[in-house]
Amino acid sequence: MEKNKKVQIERAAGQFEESGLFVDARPYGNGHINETYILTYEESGKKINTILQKINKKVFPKPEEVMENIANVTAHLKKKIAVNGGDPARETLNIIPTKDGKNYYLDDNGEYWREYVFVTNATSYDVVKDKNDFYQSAVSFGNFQCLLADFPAETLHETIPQFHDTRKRFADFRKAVEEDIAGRAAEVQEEIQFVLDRENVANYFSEILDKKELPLRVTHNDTKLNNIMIDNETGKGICVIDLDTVMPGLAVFDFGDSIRFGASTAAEDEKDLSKVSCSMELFECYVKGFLEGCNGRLTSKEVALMPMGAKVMTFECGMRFLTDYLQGDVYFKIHRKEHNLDRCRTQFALVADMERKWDQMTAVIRKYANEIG
Ligand code: ADP
Ligand code: GN1
Ligand code: MG
Repeated sequence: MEKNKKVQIERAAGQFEESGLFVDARPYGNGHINETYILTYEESGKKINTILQKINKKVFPKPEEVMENIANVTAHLKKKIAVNGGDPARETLNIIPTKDGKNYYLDDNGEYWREYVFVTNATSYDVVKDKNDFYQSAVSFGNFQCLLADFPAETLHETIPQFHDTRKRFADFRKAVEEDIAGRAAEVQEEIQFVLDRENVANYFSEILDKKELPLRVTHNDTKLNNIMIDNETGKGICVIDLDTVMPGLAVFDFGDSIRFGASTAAEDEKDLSKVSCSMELFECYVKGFLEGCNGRLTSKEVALMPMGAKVMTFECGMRFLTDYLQGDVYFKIHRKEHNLDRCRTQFALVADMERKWDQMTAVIRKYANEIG
C-alpha cells in the first residue's frame, strides 16, 4: 500500500473506539464500490479484526444519510433478532462509533469513513461453491425482507435516487452512447444493439410500478452472494451486509439480483463466455429458499414475476456495466482494461440464456408457488 494511503487509513482508524493495540490495515474483499480494509488489533495476546470503509462519495453523495439509514435499519434488525432468539452482535452489521460517539468520521479531505464489527468465522463467497450456501443466502435475503416489513419505510433516505429504475437506466445508457465520451462506442456495437433490442425489458417493471400493481417494500437492493456472510460451522446465512442501498424497492428485484450473480455458472467478470449460463439447479434452489425466507408475505403476482425480476436485474446490470465502459469507467472499480466490458458480456450472455430457458424458469416458479407461496 502506498505510504500516503497508509497514513490516511491509520488516521481514520484512530478516530474510532479502538479494539486494542492497532497492528495493521489491509485492503479487503471484492466490492465494486467502497474502499474496504480489514484492521487488526491486539488485545491481551488475542487478535481482533474490524472492517474500515471509505464510503464512495461519487456513488453516495450524501454519506450522512447512508449512515443514518444503516443505524436505524440495524437498530430495528437487532431488536427483531433478539426477540427471535438470535445473536444481534453477529447477525447484523454493528457500527463501531467514533471516539466522540458519531457513526462516521469525516476527514480533512472531506472523505467519510465508517467502521464495523468484523463478522468472525463466516465467509462471503464470490461464486457458489456449495449449493447449500446459495440456498441459505436465499433464506437470509428473504428473511431480511420479512424482518424489515414493519420498518417505517418513509423514514429511509433514498441513498441513490432511482437506483433500480431500469427505464431511467435505459435513457442514461442511450445518452452515454450518443455522447460517446471515451470514444468506445464503435467497438461495442454488438453489445449496444443487444440493449437497444430490449427496450421493452427495460420498461417492464416501470410500467407496472406506474400502475401500482406491485407493492413497494423495504428491500436490500444489492443482493449479491458476496453481500451475505455464511457461517463457517453451521453453513447458515448469518449476516446480511452492505446495507448502503436499503430503500423502498421491489421484492422481485432482490430475488432477481441474487439470481444474476449466484445462479451463474461463472464469475461476473469471466472472459470465456462459453462458461456462462444460468443454472436451473441453482435457480430452483434459490426460489425455494427465498420463498421460505419471505414466509408467505409475497403476493401471487410477485411470485409469478420472479423470473422477470431475474431477467430485468441481469439486463439492468449489464447495461450499467456497458454505460460505465462507454463513460470511461467512472463508477465501478475496475482491475483491468475492459473489465466493465467483460462484466457486461457475462450479463448479456446470462440474459440470452434466461430467454432460452424461460419455460423452465416459469415451471420452477409454478411448482414452488403451489407448494409454499
Ligand atoms: P461494497 O459496497 O464495495 O461491495 P461491502 O460493504 O460489500 O462493500 O464490503 C466488501 C466486502 O468486505 C464484502 O463482500 C465482505 O467480504 C467484506 N465485509 C464487509 N463488511 C464485513 C463485516 N462486517 N465482516 C466481515 N467482512 C465484511
Ligand atoms: C455493486 O457494492 P457491490 O459491489 O456489492 C453495485 C450493484 C451492482 C454490483 C454488480 C451501490 O455492488 O448495484 O449490481 O456492483 N452497487 C452499487 O456487481 O451501485
Ligand atoms: Mg458489496
